[in-house]
Amino acid sequence: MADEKKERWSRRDYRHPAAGWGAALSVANVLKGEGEWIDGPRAVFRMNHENGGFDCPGCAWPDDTKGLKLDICENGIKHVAWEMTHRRAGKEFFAGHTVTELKTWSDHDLEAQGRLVGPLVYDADTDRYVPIAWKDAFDLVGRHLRGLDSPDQAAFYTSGRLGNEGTFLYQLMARELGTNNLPDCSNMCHEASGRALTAALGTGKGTADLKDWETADALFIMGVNAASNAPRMLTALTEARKRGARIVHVNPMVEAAARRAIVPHDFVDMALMKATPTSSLNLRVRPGGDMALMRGIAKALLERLETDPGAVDPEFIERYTSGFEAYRKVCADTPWEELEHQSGLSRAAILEAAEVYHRSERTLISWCLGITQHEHGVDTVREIVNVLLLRGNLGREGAGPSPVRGHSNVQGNRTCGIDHRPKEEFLDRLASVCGIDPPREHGLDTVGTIEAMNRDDGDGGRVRVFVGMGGNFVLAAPDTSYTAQGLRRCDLTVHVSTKLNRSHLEHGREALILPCLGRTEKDEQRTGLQATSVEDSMSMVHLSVGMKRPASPHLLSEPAIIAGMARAALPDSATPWEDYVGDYDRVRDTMARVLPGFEDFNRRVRLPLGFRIKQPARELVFLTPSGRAEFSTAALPDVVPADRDVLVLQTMRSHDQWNTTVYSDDDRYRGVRNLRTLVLMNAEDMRARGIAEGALVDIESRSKDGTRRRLSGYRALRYDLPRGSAAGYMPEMNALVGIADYSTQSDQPLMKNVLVRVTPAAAG
Ligand SMILES: Nc1nc2c(c(=O)[nH]1)N[C@H]1C(S)=C(S)[C@@H](COP(=O)(O)OP(=O)(O)OC[C@H]3O[C@@H](n4cnc5c(=O)[nH]c(N)nc54)[C@H](O)[C@@H]3O)O[C@H]1N2
Ligand SMILES: Nc1nc2c(c(=O)[nH]1)N[C@H]1C(S)=C(S)[C@@H](COP(=O)(O)OP(=O)(O)OC[C@H]3O[C@@H](n4cnc5c(=O)[nH]c(N)nc54)[C@H](O)[C@@H]3O)O[C@H]1N2
Ligand SMILES: [Mo]
Repeated sequence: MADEKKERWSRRDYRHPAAGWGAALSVANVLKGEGEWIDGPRAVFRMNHENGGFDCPGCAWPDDTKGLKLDICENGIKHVAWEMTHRRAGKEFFAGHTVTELKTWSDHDLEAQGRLVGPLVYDADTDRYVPIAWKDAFDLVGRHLRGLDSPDQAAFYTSGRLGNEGTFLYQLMARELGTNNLPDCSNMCHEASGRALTAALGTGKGTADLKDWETADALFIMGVNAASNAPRMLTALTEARKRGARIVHVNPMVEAAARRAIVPHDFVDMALMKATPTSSLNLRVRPGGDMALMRGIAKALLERLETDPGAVDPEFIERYTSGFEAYRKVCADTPWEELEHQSGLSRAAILEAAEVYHRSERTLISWCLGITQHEHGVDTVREIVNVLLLRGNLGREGAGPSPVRGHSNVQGNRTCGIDHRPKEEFLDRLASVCGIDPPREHGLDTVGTIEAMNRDDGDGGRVRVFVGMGGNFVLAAPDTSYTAQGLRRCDLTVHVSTKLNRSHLEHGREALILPCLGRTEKDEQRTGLQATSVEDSMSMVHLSVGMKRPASPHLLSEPAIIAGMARAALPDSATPWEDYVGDYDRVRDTMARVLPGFEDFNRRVRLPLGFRIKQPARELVFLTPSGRAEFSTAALPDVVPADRDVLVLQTMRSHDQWNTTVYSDDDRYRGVRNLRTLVLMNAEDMRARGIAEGALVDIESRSKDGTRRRLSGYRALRYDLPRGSAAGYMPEMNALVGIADYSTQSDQPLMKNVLVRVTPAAAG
């Protein structure tokens, strides 16, 4: 099933507003493609509803608090249609293809087989996945887990889709077994944000909610491609501009959300083709230059303080913060020339941003992966907080830090215990409420797990059993071939999934694929239809209820699969696994006793819009050692490669993909059709290397540990990017990210900071 591409690639500038009719058309095509003309639209009208309905699995943007508008987006619809497809990958399919053959298929073709319908086990004799009974599958997992020399030889990965109840049971199983090896997608996503916010504010999450987005009068949008990855932010941005707020986009690229948009549910604007500008200022920083920009803004304000006492908020600083004088000195000591060089922006541009900030009464700063997937991601987020603290933009309406989370429940996963570095208080409560003796040593994160899978037996600590609760580990993680090798060295790999993906093919000596219900599907248990809860980017927890008939009668819910594995691995467990699965209210009863902020969980989660987990920092309560918000004084890092031949490559998403799921090879807002093997470059950088538009190039990365990795067959395309930077797509480009290339501050892989050389393709 080779991927035959008859259509040629093409490239042209995108001149239309973001969202609008282009999005509407794209949705229609997706629904048609999945055979979802009838069910698709109906499902969409049940999504994100105030009462009932399921939570859109597309992203973690909160639902509209007014509950009046149908707040949906093109990419959310694509995501839902992807899950609801009528296609099935049944046992005939697996009987017809060896794993070796499937490995030659494209990722798109693997997922295009549709939903998995029953549990499968790898049969080495025939090199095929064959059906297995659920009980036998659980027994196999139990046998392997019980046979380990130490529970730390197992790792339990979570992709951020898992609902809160499943999350709680999953971490309970791991900790009852005796390990904190809970790597998750957050290790690649917002680990830096969590660590920085915890250190600065004592609360590891953003403090702003949707109301704040609706009342801010300046919004800084940093390192996010909102039109593609958080499209519902477009609503907030158009409304902000309509009420006169200023919007500053900070990004090496001018992304679609930084131009103009038509919000698809705004029927009048749609009909009149009336686009709203969504930017007041675009600052095209150099990759990793955000910290210098933030420090420049602070420096500008502090310089103004000499003549204008209103430049900062002295009362706020005095009452709530610690470390201001030291920070003031650091800013004074950092010369403007250095700030300009490191940010890639002129002093005038930095001053313009400072002016927007100065004039605003209520400022909100939002960011995503362009900030976090860097060496100094933690320092940059702390610098963002420094800037907010200067003018008291915290703990009041319209202000505060607001990281854009990724997966729809990635934030809930952390809240409910997926953390390889759990807090002592959490473990204490888990121990007393659940009657287990959880391990106290920190566990492995994503990078640590990959390294441990590749360790030799003699070294001890080799990970031999890998369980993936959703996700597509081999493609999502850095250093693809090394990660694949690690998975292949496992004694057992287990993937709980909805569709076939590459991680199933890079399997351990024994391997299971355990198919589960999706979020759109009815989850019937002993006591009837169940709902699971999720937490959005802004800490709102609400229920999600599936309403579609399951893709197959043989699917189990994620909580049921977890309980099945737990029972088999922990035969003497006193945990009431069956009761939990029979009625998710029972899980919530336990969670209410373990998790702060979840008191009276079962009642509050049934309120029309759910409930918001209290953010102490929002109430100006700082759970830091000083009891105050802490300014940080990190030295400005040098983000400019010494060698001019080296480009800083960022690996990002196209408009038409969801992480490792690629819907098509188009990237509408960037004007690309039918091409993913591309590298976007500045025209001058191309000229300097003798590379013509569309020419084939080789890309070679150099890792921190000196090893090199190479991709060939890519095409260079001219793009409006700062000199010295380049961009291409994840997950393909993870082949260039070395295992050693992670931040020492956050342990996050440096997916926006891959140092590469791009050369014309070697002849022949
Ligand atoms: N449709 C769709 N929605 C999604 C996803 C998806 O794949 N598809 N993924 C979800 C997930 S898990 C996540 S984490 C989020 C990801 O959402 P994004 O963070 O938007 O993801 P990326 O596509 O990696 O885009 C990174 C952005 O950061 C910019 N950038 C790169 N380097 C720098 C830098 O040094 N400084 C600044 N200021 N900007 C920089 C890039 O130009 C790009 O605009 O989206 C979530 N939502
Ligand atoms: N180079 C590079 N790499 C990156 C990034 C980057 O920017 N650059 N971004 C990183 C980020 S932010 C993230 S979050 C990770 C994403 O990493 P993952 O979360 O591991 O990857 P996904 O592509 O989201 O996972 C898709 C798979 O999830 C399964 N799935 C879908 N729905 C469900 C469900 O309801 N239940 C279960 N059990 N399974 C389901 C399907 O089988 C599907 O194949 O990738 C990271 N990797
Ligand atoms: Mo993410």
